[in-house]
Amino acid sequence: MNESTSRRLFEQACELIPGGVNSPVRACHNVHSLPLFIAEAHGCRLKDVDGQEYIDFVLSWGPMLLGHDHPEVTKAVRDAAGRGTSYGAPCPDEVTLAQMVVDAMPSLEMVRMVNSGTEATMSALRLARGVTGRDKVLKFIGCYHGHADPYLAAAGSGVATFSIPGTPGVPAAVVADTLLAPYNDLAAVETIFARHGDSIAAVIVEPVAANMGLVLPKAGFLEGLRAITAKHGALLIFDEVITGFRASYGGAQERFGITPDLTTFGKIIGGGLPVGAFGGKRAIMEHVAPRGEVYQAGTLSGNPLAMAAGIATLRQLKNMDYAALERRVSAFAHELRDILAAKNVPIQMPTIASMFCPYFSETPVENFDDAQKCDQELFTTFYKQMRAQGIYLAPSGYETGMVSFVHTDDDFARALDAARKVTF
Ligand code: KE4
Repeated sequence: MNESTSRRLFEQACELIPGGVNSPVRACHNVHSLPLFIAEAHGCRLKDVDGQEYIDFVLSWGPMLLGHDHPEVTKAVRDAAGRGTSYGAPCPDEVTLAQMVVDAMPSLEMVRMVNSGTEATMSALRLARGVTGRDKVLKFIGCYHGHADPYLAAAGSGVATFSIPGTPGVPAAVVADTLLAPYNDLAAVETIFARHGDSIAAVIVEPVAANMGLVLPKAGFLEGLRAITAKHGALLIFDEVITGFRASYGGAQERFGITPDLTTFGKIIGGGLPVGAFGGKRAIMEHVAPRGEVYQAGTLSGNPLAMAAGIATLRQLKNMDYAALERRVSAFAHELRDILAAKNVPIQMPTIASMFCPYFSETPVENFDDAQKCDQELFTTFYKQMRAQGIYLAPSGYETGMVSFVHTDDDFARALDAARKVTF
């Protein structure tokens, strides 16, 4: 693979941008590889600046469930751009997208648009603290909720990838109110609530943990969180930045039949443009300024281009057959697992909806401790040899594989053929 233009650009970028990237996990440190600079993307294909094509199983870390450059989305953005790019005033599409999100998500009566998943989770926590008058938040080790200070304790995704113990710049006083429990460990949650119950504003959870690889909730885990938080007057926040509109059109909350108090969104609802959102019941959301006292704001929140992209995306997704996609992804993931197992490497391959994750481990992964025990060297070998054959996987064992509605059986076959050729 010729990577010369990416290499030149990366050298330039490293002089101008910390680590040469605008988000750490893109640096491919964890897999000791050069980040590829992408020139364009269409369908499930990426083309890098050296003209090489890849089948994309990252999909911009989740947003591109319809694939890249979907004609309806691209047209909507082009048309919106011709009407101006930002008004700093309400526009009709903000109402349209808000209605679509509220209609899709069983727990929502109101929603506020922001510009990223981080803003969504940061704002949801402030709201929970404002509504309850409590300060503490319980999160799960290995879950990632963006880079707002309160969440940078034992976080997943890039924080785990770089094994950053905490993060310099986050005052101890801030994370002192962040309580930690292992994912899937209800007993630990019970113990924490027994001690801190009346000072916990919220529990925030990825209903499917996709930032320590892909860890599925054990039976009863989410139901238990719902019961414990209700019992103690804490709010349950579902961070659906990844699972929203991916686990099903109604997110994980519809799939698992759990009603959180607040939900955060990102990625898919912007169709690839910068959009995040947080929403919940009216009685909670009406505490948000200017209706209520909990302040939250954003110059570009509800941006007309981003709203147009989100509307066009959800309009397509609403009619898609999620169950059919899940069956295809499940078949692909299990065949990939069997191919790797035949090479006598320890392999687990959890999959749900349109996500899958190769863990090089003898035993299933149920929490971050398990994820950390996986063989990262085998993952790196797998990543490098798949990329050399035109298969673009997430460059970290703490991320998860994403499939779109436009991946074809031929794309799956090519990825499986590439896996057959990998040598460990
Ligand atoms: P953003 O601020 O990156 O839009 O969203 C933060 C966030 C919040 N909650 C969940 C469950 C998330 O997965 C994320 C962001 N996901 C990572 C990838 N796993 C973003 C990739 C990156 O950091 O570059």
